[in-house]
Amino acid sequence: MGKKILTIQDISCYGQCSCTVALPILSHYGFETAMLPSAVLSTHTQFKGFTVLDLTDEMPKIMNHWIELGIKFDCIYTGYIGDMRQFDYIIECKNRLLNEGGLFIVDPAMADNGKLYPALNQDIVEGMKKIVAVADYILPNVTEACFLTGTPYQEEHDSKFINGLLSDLYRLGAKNVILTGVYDDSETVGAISYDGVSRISIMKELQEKSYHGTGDIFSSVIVADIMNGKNLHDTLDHATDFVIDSIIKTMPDDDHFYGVKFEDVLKDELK
Ligand code: PXL
Repeated sequence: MGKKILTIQDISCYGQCSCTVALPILSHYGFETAMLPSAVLSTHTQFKGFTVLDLTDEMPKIMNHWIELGIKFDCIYTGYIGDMRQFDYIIECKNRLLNEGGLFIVDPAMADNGKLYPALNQDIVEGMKKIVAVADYILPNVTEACFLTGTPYQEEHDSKFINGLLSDLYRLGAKNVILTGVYDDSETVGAISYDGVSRISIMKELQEKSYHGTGDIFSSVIVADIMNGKNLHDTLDHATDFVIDSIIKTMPDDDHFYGVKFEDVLKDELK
């Protein structure tokens, strides 16, 4: 039977991130999708003047209706969360809406380049720690890993820094850590997984430009591949290539600054 994935994150109406990338990517790889939106924004928060409608009060109503209907999911995948009160609802969703043996996957999408996203504060970091503690997989970038573990951010990703982050993240409680946006040297970037015993590292050629929303794309591909039973090495390899290919498709178009053309990569995968 087909698997169902619920994603809990915002709807940024324009800008190619969160639900507008997660849903099409998950559908492409064969999953039935559902969403529990945490907020509706006019654009993601990297645009000036974005509007926000918080949906915290709607979340328990939606969840309770699903409980009444007996709806369950094979995976719950969380992303950007704009309000502290939502973390307890998310844990309730995990406890009540996830099938036996289902996976709870947390992308603590809250920061990049050493800084929290504009609309967020330390309360969100504390809330993220609560859901990270009960996750099967967490998918932080290096900045998010620093916020979660209380490690000072550094641009230089030497092995002591990265190994320290991996062990400290693992100690927060998740069964598997996938750390993204790790720079091996000035020419390679990639992801490293750690399950408390072994590490898998996938490094690829660094591209000249970086774009918003690539973390959401990476996480969506990871969720799809894990749920499709792909092994972790091949999953990391595929998700890393997918993001790089999306960047390569976008770079020639100078007007496309706000996200990446992941649709072109999906189209290529159908050939
Ligand atoms: O891509 C992460 C993300 C998701 N949702 C919103 C954001 C961001 C990053 O800035 O602003 C609303």
